[in-house]
Amino acid sequence: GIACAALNRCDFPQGFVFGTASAAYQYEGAVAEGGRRPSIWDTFSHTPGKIIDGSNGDVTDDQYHLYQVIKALFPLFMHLNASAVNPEGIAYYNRLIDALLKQGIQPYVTLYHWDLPQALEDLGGWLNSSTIVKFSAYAEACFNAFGDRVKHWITFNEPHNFVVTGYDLGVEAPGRCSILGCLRGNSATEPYIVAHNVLLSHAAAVDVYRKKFQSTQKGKIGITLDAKWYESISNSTEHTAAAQRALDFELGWFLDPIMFGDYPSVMRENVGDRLPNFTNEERSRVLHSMDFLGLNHYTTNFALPIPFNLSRVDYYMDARVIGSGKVSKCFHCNIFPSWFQGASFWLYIVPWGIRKIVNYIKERYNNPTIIITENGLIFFLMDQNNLLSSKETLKDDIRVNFHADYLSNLLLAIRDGADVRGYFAWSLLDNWEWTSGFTSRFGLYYVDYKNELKRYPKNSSVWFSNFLNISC
Ligand code: PNW
Repeated sequence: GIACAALNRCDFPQGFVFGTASAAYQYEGAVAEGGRRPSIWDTFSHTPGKIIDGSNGDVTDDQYHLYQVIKALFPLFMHLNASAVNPEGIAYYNRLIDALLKQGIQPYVTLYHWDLPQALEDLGGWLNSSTIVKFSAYAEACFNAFGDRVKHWITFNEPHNFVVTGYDLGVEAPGRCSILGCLRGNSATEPYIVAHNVLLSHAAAVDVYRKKFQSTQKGKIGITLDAKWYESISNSTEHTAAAQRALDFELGWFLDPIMFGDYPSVMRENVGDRLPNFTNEERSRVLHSMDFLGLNHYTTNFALPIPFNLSRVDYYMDARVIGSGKVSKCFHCNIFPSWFQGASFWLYIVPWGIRKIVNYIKERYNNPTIIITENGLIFFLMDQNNLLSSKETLKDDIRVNFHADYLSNLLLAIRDGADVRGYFAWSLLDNWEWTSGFTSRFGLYYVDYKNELKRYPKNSSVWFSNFLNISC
């Protein structure tokens, strides 16, 4: 193994990029400034009952105004080479990009991190195939405005995540369907239609970039997919097939069309004629539409097969498997000691899972270039009125160990032969964590929401800074 204590950037291949990740709606605030108009997350977060603490992203970190603070406050920034942002508003992003470049930090820009304009949602949003040309026009505007300085583009953040939570479980924007049923929406069809339109939008943007910009701007373009590692609960055929189905329905749903030209065969079998088909033209546009894969990886689940149940037709019934960090009957506990759970119900700390998912991608998809675009941890939920926990949260040694352990396993995957080029921690600052509001603080820096949004370094920022601040 690799001794974590000794681990630093010099252990990684030359040119390996370290950064932190962020997202517009979670950071920017300035809800009614700079010509900003509502997105589906403004609508959703202002709907009573949707967000745990009743908060919204109207102000959050006010990064729209405070982006300059990075220069003054953050020693960590001096040692990073990259930061993932999500553009909205040419002038603001010009200021931000220029401020980053001045610090020697390359921006890796995500075009869509879940905040579809509400005006497009009103026309059907991702369910409407006319959104495809609108997305590629938006992408083209971004390439035009920023492509002279931005050399890494990511079309979408985590389509699997926003499709399932938005159109099947209904717990995130635009909140269609719910596990109890669908007042509006259709869990049997909409997730697949949306995913299809998202893939075509991604491919259209890549096509524009390659045809009009890439030869002059000389950047790269990819997509970020979220993927857990799914561990089989035994080596029976039934259980290993369930783990494979979980990977196919989560990662393969998007990566198979890009790498092989169609959805995984198990999706074709289980979803049947509810799964859209690619025309030949669409297929050839989607095929190989990425220069690199962004991978958001946080956790590992056991794959628990579920019996086919006709009472609800949806993504999970089609997949016939659900992920869980717990397994009621442990089949091989000698191999799998108990997993520590972060404060999110979904986040179990399983550092070896990143090595497995990266090697799985290497094997199945012919070793694509991978950048870990998000990885991070929360380990307790913050009560906004509890001042003691505000101070405790600065001592985040659990987060330090998390990143060090995941990085050492990522390094093992690189030594196994995987082509991994970068690692971005989620996230630089505490920020507005979607339905968890301000109760979940993923930042390497603490934000005091009660006192002028002041930022304070947590131990993890000091650790990351030391990890990076060494010449090789
Ligand atoms: C990501 N999972 O979502 C998002 O891209 C970020 O915007 C978000 O703040 C961050 O992770 C922390 O939650 C995920 O179940 C949500 O494995 C869930 C999972 C992964 C990513």
